[in-house]
Amino acid sequence: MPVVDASWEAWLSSNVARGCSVDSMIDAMVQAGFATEAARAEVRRAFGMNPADAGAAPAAEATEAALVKTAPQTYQYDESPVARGNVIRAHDRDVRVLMRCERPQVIVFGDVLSPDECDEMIERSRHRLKRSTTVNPATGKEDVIRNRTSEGIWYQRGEDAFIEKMDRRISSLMNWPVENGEGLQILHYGTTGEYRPHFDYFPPDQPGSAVHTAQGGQRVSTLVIYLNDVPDGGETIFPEAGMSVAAVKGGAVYFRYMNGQRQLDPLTLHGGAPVLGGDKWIMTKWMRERAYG
Ligand code: PD2
Ligand code: ZN
Repeated sequence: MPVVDASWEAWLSSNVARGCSVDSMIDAMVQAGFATEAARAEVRRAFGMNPADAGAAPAAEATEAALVKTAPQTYQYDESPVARGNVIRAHDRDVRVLMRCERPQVIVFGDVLSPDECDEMIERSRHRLKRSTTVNPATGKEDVIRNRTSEGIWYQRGEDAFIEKMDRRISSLMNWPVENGEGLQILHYGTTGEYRPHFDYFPPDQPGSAVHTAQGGQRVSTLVIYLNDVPDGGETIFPEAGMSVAAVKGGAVYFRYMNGQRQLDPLTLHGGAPVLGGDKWIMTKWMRERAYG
């Protein structure tokens, strides 16, 4: 769990001075990994209130997004497990590195899958799609909700020889054990389909998260592979980092949000921008702390 060091002290006083609300600051600290009670006490102290009192909060002025933007210096960026170099040998294939970002840790790859492999993944998935769900943070159950307009299917890890080859290549590229991976998910978005900004990790303060972390622990990193060229829109966006990645067939975006100290990086807030022309197919791998499934 993070501690209130000099950078957090600066963050607390600058957000008090900017007129932020108590609740939005507590939320931002909890999202950065503080326990709710500890965050509440620190924020109340910063406002000159008795940390133990449950008094009324000053009015909300700033959004949570604005707060999170100023908080990430407390996440310690340790070394990514992904190999160095401009070309990475991933099990059976050479994968090109197109871009690396250190804060947040994002890597864009080219040619993770061949065009034929992309087509095969789409064809075997096309007839098995179901409307996608999102984890309800309160209950941990999967709900169909409006911020995710796509359809998808899951493949069991190593389900057949083709899927096993994909699992092994991806695990080698992410340099994380194949056993720690969730099964591959295929998603299809039609025109206007989108996935609004979210975190792929399970927020530790939300009661529904425990259901998902009971097996395998927290998610640590994601690889989103694009299975087709999207003619217009459909980028993967990182609004806190001001970055977007275009959907190019066979390419992929990797991002890592849990470090060796088990901190979670709020800069990895990300989404799938609305598809403005054509459709969009992706394949996603989420890696866990420990063996999964
Ligand atoms: O479709 C995407 O680009 C996208 C963006 C963010 C997918 C996901 N997240 C996801 O499946 O978690
Ligand atoms: Zn996501």
